[in-house]
Amino acid sequence: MTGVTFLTGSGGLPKLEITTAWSTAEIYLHGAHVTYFQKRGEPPLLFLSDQSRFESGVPIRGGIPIIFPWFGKPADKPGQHGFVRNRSWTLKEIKTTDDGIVTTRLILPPDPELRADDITVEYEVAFSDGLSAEFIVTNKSAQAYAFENCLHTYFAIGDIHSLRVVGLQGVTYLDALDGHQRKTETAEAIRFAGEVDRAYVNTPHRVEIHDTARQRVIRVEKTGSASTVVWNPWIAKAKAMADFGNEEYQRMVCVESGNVAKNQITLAPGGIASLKVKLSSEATA
Ligand code: TA6
Repeated sequence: MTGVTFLTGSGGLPKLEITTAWSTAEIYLHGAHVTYFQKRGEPPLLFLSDQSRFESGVPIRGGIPIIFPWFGKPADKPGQHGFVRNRSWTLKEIKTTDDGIVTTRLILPPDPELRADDITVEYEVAFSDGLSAEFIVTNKSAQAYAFENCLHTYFAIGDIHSLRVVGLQGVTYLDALDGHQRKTETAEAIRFAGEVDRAYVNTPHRVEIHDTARQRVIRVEKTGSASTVVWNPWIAKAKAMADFGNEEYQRMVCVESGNVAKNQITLAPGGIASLKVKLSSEATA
């Protein structure tokens, strides 16, 4: 049965439960946060921490956090990764196409941090046998507007020790674990034996997550994004995060698509910036 149900989710926060012929999903109005997506016959695609908090003003740990209008924690900004993931969004539209794809469209209410409604923000997510998310910023003001954006996706995987992320060989990255030094990715496949926190820049490339333990390949395709961030907190940082289980680093990886650091966007008056990510998966067995 295809459709959308309105429910009270964790922490009493409102959420939508989406069912299609191929999949089930959930999206919270808090942060317009997709927290769950599962294609029939496969394990869930997205990781959600068992320790996540579900409170206004606090980000949900996992799923697809929307990072805007800044990434990381610039000295002149309050807090990490912007503020829209902590805001309550408004559901504007639900559409179901003739072939059963369900699309939800949410908008961020006018926010004083965004010059009231000079800068408008919309988020459209289409659910089918995969998930397509589009984050749209419109500059209705007479001044240029500079920002960073990122769909900070947490993927559910079987075992980080055998995981490979493929598609970034030869790409320049900023290593957050080494003073954001510029380096070049030499590996055909990124593997994990410790914390990894890298912002790959000037890369429109598609990335594949090869999850050997679950015999699955996850594909991350994107448009309107010049940066890909790869992160796994590993042991020490996992322990340091109160909203993340000590062992959970072993079954998640973040492959994030956006425009960060030198790839930040300056939107001219009247300009529209679309960041689009398409997630799909298939069994390899
Ligand atoms: O995307 C990688 C990163 O910037 C890491 O440095 C780590 O801080 C992660 O984001 C999570 O940030 P958060 O504010 O959600 O705890």
